[in-house]
Amino acid sequence: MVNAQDLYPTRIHDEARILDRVDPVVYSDPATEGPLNYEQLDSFENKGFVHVENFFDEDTVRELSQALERARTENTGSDRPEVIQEPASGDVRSIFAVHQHNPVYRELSRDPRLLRAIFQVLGSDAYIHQSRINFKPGFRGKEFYWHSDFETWHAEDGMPRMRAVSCLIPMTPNDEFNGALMLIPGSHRHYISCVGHTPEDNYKRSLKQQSTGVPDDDSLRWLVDKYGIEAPHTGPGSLLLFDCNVMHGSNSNISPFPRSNVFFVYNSVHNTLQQPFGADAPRPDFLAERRPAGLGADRVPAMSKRVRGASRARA
Ligand code: 6CS
Ligand code: FE
Repeated sequence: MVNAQDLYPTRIHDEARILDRVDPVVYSDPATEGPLNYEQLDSFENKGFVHVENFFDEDTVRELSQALERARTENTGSDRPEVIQEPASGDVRSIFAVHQHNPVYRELSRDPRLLRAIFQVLGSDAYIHQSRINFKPGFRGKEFYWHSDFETWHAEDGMPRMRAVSCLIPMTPNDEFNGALMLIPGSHRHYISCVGHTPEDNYKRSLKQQSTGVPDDDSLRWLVDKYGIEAPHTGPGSLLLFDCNVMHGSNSNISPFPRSNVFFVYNSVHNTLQQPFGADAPRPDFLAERRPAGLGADRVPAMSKRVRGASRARA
């Protein structure tokens, strides 16, 4: 299969380039009923992310916390390809494809209110491109250097357009001490075309420490000078949705407190994977779904007329 035109070339040229985003950010009509109100959709459109407090109830939070600890202990020392160890300590750094192998996370990934929020952003039915738990354990949890997820998913998985959203569900507090996610608000409107070529089986190293497909210093400095950095403090019960192309990263965790988050990446059914745009071979299925089936996000009943959160001003 020959790829469609590559609107976002990367890892091809020998100098970095800053390209404009061609794709929309919020695909549905802002008046579309759902858990996200105008202010929250505006935040996503303009910053590339939105932090929603108190999205999940206490019973759900308790169940997720128990599932997290079981997942960590059951996978410590595992040699399953989905389990990534921390480079120095051997602690569990990430577990991928949790929506496929863990019933608690499978059910969570299909939560109707969550799917309705995903529909408000993507404007279509969606499927899970990737899921993972990032544990970022205390004392020795290493950083995730600055990157655009889309740059990797475009180059190594063949994701053609920017029509995917990451849903971060915090399992522990995320704050200035334990490596909270840092995002550059507005960076999703620019695409950093990175230098370098994708090594064979790059994921075997990049999931521990990414070095290919990360922005050069000048491009990163340009983004930060223009937009600054935000690190939303969050915690269990909340939700952070961020655009596939927003520049983000997180520092190492030398505090005693783990910073553990579950991520579901929802891709529009109109944006299914093609051949990699910047690598010789596609990555394994546990990193990138190549047999997508829509979750019915476009058929979840609209929310009641009761507005959640801030009122729907400017009707
Ligand atoms: O390569 C990937 O797909 C993963 N890497 C990072 C640093 N974030 C997105 C995703 O989990
Ligand atoms: Fe990422």
